Amino acid sequence: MGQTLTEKILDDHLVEGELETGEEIGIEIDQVLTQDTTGTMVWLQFEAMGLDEVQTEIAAQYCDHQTYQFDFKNTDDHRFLRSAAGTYGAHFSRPGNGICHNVHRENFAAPGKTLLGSDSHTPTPGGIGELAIGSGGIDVTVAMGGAPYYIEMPEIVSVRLEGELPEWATAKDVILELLRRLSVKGGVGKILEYTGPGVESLTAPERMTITNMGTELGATTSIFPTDHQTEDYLERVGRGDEYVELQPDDDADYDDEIVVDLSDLEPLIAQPSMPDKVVPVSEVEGESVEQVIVGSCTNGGYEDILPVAKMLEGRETSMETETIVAPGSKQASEMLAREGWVAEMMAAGVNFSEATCGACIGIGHVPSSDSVSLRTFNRNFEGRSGIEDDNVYLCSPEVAAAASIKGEIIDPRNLADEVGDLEAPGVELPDEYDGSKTDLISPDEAVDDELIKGPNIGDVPLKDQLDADISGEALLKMEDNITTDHIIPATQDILMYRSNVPKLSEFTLSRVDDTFADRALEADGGFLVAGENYGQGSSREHAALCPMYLGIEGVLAQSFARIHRANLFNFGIIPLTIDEDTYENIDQGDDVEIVDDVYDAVTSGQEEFTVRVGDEEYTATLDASERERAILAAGGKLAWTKDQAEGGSG
Ligand code: MIC
Ligand code: SF4
Repeated sequence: MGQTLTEKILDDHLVEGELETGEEIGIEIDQVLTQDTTGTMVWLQFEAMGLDEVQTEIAAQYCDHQTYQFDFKNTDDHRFLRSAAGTYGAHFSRPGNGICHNVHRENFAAPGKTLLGSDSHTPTPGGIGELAIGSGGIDVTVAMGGAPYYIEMPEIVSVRLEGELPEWATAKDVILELLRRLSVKGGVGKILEYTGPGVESLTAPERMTITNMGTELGATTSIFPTDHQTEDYLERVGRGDEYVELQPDDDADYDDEIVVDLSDLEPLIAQPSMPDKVVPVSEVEGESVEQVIVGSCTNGGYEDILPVAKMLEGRETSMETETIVAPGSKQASEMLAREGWVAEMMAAGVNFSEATCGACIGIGHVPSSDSVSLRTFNRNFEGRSGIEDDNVYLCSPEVAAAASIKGEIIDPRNLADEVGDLEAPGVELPDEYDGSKTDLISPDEAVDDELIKGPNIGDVPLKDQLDADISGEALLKMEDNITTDHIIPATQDILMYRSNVPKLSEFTLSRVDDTFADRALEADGGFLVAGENYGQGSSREHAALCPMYLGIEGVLAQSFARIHRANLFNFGIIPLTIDEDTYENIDQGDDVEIVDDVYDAVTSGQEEFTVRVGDEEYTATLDASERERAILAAGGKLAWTKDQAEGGSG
């Protein structure tokens, strides 16, 4: 039987296990990336584990999420990160140089390599055949120290592309179509491998828009085969010699197949406040738009902004609509500036912004109350823009530019009919990606060789070994699809405490119940209860670390998102799966007790646990590998790794 492309790369990197769906495998990691809001913990944990040098081929520390320095806290973080990169041997990308995924794809991403990153959109370079996976920070720490990364072998699904995109339909519409069909949990436990004759027509940047947003499906990662488009892109970024041809075998066996005929696609839009609430743009036409933002790691490339510039050339943005363009990398800004496009956009009314995540996580450009903001981003979770009652729509740059001209949501095909001389801009790559590299400091050029910890840099909290008896109150009962933005919101006032866990913990689940942190501390233990897909969204391990700090010992949910589930193990919180009936029968405030000796049950491999809720008993399941059980029993990955190093059995 032939192999899929994913299997080929995994096989090449396999250090433990077999490529059987559901089996735990250990893979070697070639490259790691981290960013400022997850990176401080990565390095503090690196230090706490007693590691002294990066072991992967490439390690890159980006400063992209919180680059506006409101006070010393962010600057403390940035300086600490630069010092850690210098001390341990990572590349350092300075604040303002761009979003990690954009800068990584321009400089380091390569076909056939494995990449692990402490950011959920790490799969972006899957578009050029890199097997790239997002994880919690501590998994990156451990991989950077040279250890394998362990995951449960996902199902491999072929997404077969046929036909070619018609005018005005874009790569963004391909992934929005998949979200429409599969929902935000449709990719959990899966790797999406793109196949079929339609692949060839998509340029590498278009493929990377698709793989980037595969994260919103919950997929472990997404990957494209490599071909002349990949080679062409690598040549243009000046790394043509890194091209390798990677294709699945003709008789590769996939677990499932989804067919998308590109020629059937039309401009689509995700409505507030979930990326899978997708409809054709024409269905929501006429809605007035106060703000348009083009940018983010999904659509912030040179090739994404150029169409907007072309559509706006010689026109003016609507008086009612504020239009912001924030490129994904400084290189993209520099190139667009040299070619005159920045001036062209500014003349049309665009507010040109720094290359940063910024507005995507509620830092700057917060929409006004009760207004519509249309963005080319990948997520529109409630409140993420910085205000609670936001109405954020997600769409392609072309749809965003159309709204900016019209002042309301409009299918660009209809706008073209209305204005007469508007042509579909199509996709155009620059001859050469030739921005300056002054903001990327290689380990050889490092300016620091010891850690610099200002007052904003705290310690890494540790948890004791797992208890035998776990009981407490069901402190909060939540619904399906709770995001990590609900658990630990981003936004500027909160994000600056990512290196200060006691302070950050005060905001835990505040978006669901603003008394939660106080109640949890007072209760000194207890459970969270949730529906399906608990913890979807970001990789932020703070969403497990802060509940751990507040004393939460278990989460009872109908299902978990992949990265968050791993983070719960990594911070010693037991994730138990319950069925719908059990979920219905637990009320917030109920007394919950795990009847089994939890430590013994976890370490002996027991799968079914008895959970007593008031007078009733229910069954909950722990579906975990031996390694995950050992990590949980030790009180989390830091304690477990230290035990291992000291020769303990864990
Ligand atoms: C996000 O898009 O939610 C983030 C902010 O990039 C996160 C990382 C973080 O919380 O720092 C992610 O996607 O992992
Ligand atoms: Fe940054 Fe937004 Fe991309 Fe996350 S999704 S990496 S916040 S641009």
